[in-house]
Amino acid sequence: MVKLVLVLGDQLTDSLSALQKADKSRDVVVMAEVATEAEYVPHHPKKIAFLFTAMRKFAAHLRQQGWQVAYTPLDDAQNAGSIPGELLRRAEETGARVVLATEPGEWRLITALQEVPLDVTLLPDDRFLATHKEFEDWAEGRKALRMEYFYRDMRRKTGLLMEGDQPAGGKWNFDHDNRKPAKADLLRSGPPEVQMDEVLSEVLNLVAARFPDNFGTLRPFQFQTDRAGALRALDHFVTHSLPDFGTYQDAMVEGDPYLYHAVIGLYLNAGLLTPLEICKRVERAYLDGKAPLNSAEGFIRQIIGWREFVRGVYFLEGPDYPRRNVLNHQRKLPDFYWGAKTQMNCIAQAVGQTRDLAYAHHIQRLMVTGNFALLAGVNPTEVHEWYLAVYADAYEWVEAPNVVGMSQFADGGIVGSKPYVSSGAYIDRMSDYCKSCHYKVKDKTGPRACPFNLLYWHFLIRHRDRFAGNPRMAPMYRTFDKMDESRRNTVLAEGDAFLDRMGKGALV
Ligand code: FAD
Ligand code: DLZ
Ligand code: SF4
Repeated sequence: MVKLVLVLGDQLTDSLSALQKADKSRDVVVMAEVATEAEYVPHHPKKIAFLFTAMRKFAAHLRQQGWQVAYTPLDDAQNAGSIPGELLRRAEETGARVVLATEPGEWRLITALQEVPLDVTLLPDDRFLATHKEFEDWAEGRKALRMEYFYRDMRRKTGLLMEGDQPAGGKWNFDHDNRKPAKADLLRSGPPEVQMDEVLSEVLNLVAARFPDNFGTLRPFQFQTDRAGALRALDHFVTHSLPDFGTYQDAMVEGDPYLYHAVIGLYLNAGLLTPLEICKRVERAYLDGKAPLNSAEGFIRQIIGWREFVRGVYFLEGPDYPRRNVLNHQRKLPDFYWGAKTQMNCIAQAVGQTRDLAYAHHIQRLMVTGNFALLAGVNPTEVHEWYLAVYADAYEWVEAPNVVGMSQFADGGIVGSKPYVSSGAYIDRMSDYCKSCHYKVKDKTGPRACPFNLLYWHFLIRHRDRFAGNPRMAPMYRTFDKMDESRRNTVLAEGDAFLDRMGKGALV
């Protein structure tokens, strides 16, 4: 009896469990561009264009491999508008009653598939290194979940950068060497060029017509859209940027959005690359003497450590995780996250780049846009929905723990042991943004005081009860308490006034 084999937009991998369990000579692969997926948040047009083009090319690739693929483009008159709807339509067409699917990366879609009135089997997504059970067993009985310990287990499990049972270089983590600011340099390579082709061009026209009002610039389009292109991007990164990745991974430079970052998260999350092949390629560069250990280790940690860890947290914590708000932050996300003018140069740079490229690197996401939202007390659900919409690599399983957990501390400390907050001094140290800013990063109070300086204290004092007892935060409270009283009052009053102006939509 024929079965349907569901392949979602972020499941574009030959070794996908649903494909492995199916019979090429009998079963029908179902792929669909649908309104529900394209509209659950207002995705960046580049994200939609990347995914639809990659889906169309993967469908063509599957057909070449001998699969029968029922593919529904967004503008197909028969399009049922949702994944369950498309499954039911294809079931009627083919007479199939059984669906093989690889577990989606989002609770919303898992529930929707479980409710489809067909016999749906959800198979584990074995493109990840750790199964749900392995993560649950690891988490069981621990007082706190810390990525560093989980990461060591993943190193042991994969054998990556291991010398026997010891870590290469005698240490698990070389982050100590990795906190350097960078200077502008016109010779930095960035990702490789993209070839325009008929499929991409057709999808760009479709996206321009269907999503004209979504935040984000569609053209020029700069992402690869198939596995060959993703492999080229990986190779390009390893050759040109990996050697300096570690040293400069926290740096920010105006006009240089990529620095030494890989820009492969979107390919990896869509399934065009797999985590182990990426890490093996990076390990090989280290073993061949083409990349230093601090870079190779730092990079591999992001993938087998952070990426696997946040996925574990998302599935361990359950469907309510993205809506948590332990700090009870209720402020509306300011319009300058959607491109309205702001005088804060760091925000203008990070948001402008996000609008143009659907990309910002980790420290821009964490210490500029994330830091500001947390300091200002923005509702974390709004922050979550913004991040899920604007980045080409954003899917809830990876985005929510990074945003709700790591960046907004809205999960109460599951992902991070303390909130990632900083005053303007951190941004000044790691970037050149402050040089051309309207505000003065050295000013702690007064009309030009950097808003990060004002809000830093404002945040700490608002949440004194929760954080003053945290040994890593107690020194900050001692510093505040040592200021003279009138200065303390001025800082807090100016913070209030800033938030008030921002809330009224004034230019800040
Ligand atoms: P590089 O800096 O070159 O890193 C290499 C790879 O490591 C990335 O491609 C990614 O696969 C992995 N990685 C690095 N850090 C993380 C992390 N914290 N969690 C998971 N994987 C990681 N990553 C996403 O894939 N999707 C998201 O929606 C996402 N949202 C984020 C939101 C916030 C607030 C923060 C602080 C981080 C977020 N990240 C997210 C993690 C990280 O910022 C991106 O993976 C990275 O910027 C992607 O760019 P790159 O490929 O150039 O990465
Ligand atoms: C993100 C996305 C978008 C924009 N569109 C589609 C789509 O039309 N069809 C599809 O199968 N998948 C799409 N996706 C990816 C899904 O939203 C993703 O599979 C879930 O969020 C689970 O990670
Ligand atoms: Fe950002 Fe403050 Fe620096 Fe301006 S001065 S760029 S607001 S950190």
